[in-house]
Amino acid sequence: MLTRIDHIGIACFDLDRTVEFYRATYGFEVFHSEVNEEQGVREAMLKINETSDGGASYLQLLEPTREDSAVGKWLAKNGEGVHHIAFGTADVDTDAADIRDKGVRVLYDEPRKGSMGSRITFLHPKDCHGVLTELVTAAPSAPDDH
Ligand code: V0V
Ligand code: CO
Repeated sequence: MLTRIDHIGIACFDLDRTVEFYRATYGFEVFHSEVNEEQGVREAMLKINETSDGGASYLQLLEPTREDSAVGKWLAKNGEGVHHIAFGTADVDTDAADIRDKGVRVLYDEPRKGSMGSRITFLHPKDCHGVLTELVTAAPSAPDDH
């Protein structure tokens, strides 16, 4: 079951300058940043709010690490802006399988590595009224996090 907005992915040309805009304008700070080579992105997660299921909602700022990546191609065509939305679920495998059964193209056979140790997959934007849609299961928190 999809229970929350996990994040909104925003493509940008210059991650550091975009992070500074969100900090100076709204006061949002970087909660986490990493490079995901498989996805071809350098990213910063800005936590917006905690949620009732123990997860959180973020903005995910994305700078491509190579031109032929998904974000690099999208930026070249569209310029900066909202690239995808991501719904949070406790069980991305089951939700992806259920959605695939409804005839929506799920891009990966198995969820792949996402931000902060999460497991992610994507739904094709052409099957989702033009919105690239991601499904995310957050990494289980370490026992001493509670
Ligand atoms: C492409 N299209 C989009 C789109 N990207 N429409 C809406 N939103 C987007 N973000 C449209 C594009 O305008 C074309 O429409 C059509 O889809 C085919 O696009 P293309 O430019 O030819 O590109 P493709 O087909 O090579 O790749 C598109 C897909 C690709 C969606 C398959 O971007 C992909 O695999 N995305 C999933 C991975 C990803 O986005 N990773 C970056 C975020 P017309 O012109 O034919 O009408 S990584 C992330 O979020 C992480 C790590 C995380 O959350 O933890
Ligand atoms: Co994402």
